[in-house]
This record gives sequence, C-alpha cells and structure tokens, in this order.
Amino acid sequence: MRKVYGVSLSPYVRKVLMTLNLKGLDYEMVHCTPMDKPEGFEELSPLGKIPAYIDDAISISDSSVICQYLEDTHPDNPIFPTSPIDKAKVRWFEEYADTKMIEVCGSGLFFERVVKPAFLQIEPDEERVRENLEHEMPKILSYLESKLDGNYIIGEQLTLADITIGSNLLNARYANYEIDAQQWPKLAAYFQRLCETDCFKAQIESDKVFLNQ
Ligand SMILES: N[C@@H](CCC(=O)N[C@@H](CS)C(=O)NCC(=O)O)C(=O)O
Repeated sequence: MRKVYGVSLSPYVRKVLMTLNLKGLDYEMVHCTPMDKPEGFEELSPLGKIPAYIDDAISISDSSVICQYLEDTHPDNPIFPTSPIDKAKVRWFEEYADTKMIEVCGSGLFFERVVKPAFLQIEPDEERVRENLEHEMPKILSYLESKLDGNYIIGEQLTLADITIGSNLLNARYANYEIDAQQWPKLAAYFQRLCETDCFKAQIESDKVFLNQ
C-alpha cells in the first residue's frame, strides 16, 4: 500500500496528494509534521523533511522526486506535457513555487498567521507579515500575471506547475490573503479556475479538517 508521510497543509505534501488523486491512486496518509515526526523518520527522509513516500517498490522523499516517480509509473492523467520545451517550462514554475512562493505564501504568511497562533500558541511576527504582504507577494503575483495567457500557466492542460502554484496560493488564502482581481485580473481568474477543478475541490475539502472549518 502506498503511504504518504506529512500533513496536507504543507504545500509540498499537498502537491503529492493532488498528484495521487489526479491519477486515481489509493494511498494511506501517515500524519506527521516537521515538529512531530515518527521514530526512524530520517530513514524515509534523510533531510528530515515532509513529504516522504513509500510503496511496495520504493521509499523516497522530496515532493518533486515523488511526483516525477508517480508520473513515470502511472502515465495516465499526466501532470507533464509531452514537448521538451513545455516540460522544461512546467519544471521551472514548479521550482519557482517550491523556492520563492513557499517562502512568502508558506513561511511568510501561513506559518505566521496560522501555524504560530493555532498550533504553536505563539504570536505572529507582524513585521514579517507586513513585509511579505507589501513587498514580496506583489512581486510574485505580478510575475505570474505576466506569464499567464491561457487557462493554465502552460498551455491548456492542468500540470504539476498549476498544482504547485495553486497549492501555495491556497496557503496564502488560508492565511486570509486574497488576490486583488483589479490589480492581477488574469491571476485571480486563473486561481478561481484552479479551485473549481475536481482535483483542487477535493483537496480544499480535506484541508478543512486541519483548519477546523
Ligand atoms: N524540497 C522538499 C522540501 C520539503 C520541505 O521543506 N518541507 C517542510 C514542510 S513544508 C519541512 O519538512 N520542513 C522541516 C525542516 O526543514 O526541517 C520537497 O519538495 O519535498
């Protein structure tokens, strides 16, 4: 049986869960957080990070590695396009979201506004939140807005790039941040479209359990 270690409120873990769901693959969730990992977790994830993944054939960590493995072993309902150029573009946006968006939507907003008060019982760093809202978030949104010219970030197919970008935008939303549709109209419409896909709708429903909504 496939097992995913982590918690869906992490955009990295959510990427893997959405890929599994998109491909119609069953899995069991082993709930753990960076602060509360099971004994021996480092054997599954040598860097100590979530997500980790196991099945009958392999034990791996890192969301990009896991998603690529799922794509290679289950090519139906692909999360990558076929052309090398589009594939490279998808990988770039995945990297951008995994590196830059997580810093702002994840650590800068979600961690401060949700994880600290709700799970760690500590006050958010308001200065850090303000800096992210006023400076960092607008840079990200303007960059994405400038790259959008279709229904999805690359072409007309939902790919891992959309899953990863959308997963980070969800964390910003969970931290009470909404994209201003006047300033970033294409991006606001794109995020709305993503949230209406079956794959996002199902994930948003299951995230509610952890957000006590
Ligand atoms: N490159 C990794 C990053 C995973 C990651 O940073 N996960 C965070 C949770 S959102 C974590 O486990 N942090 C704990 C730590 O860095 O010790 C991936 O794509 O899976």
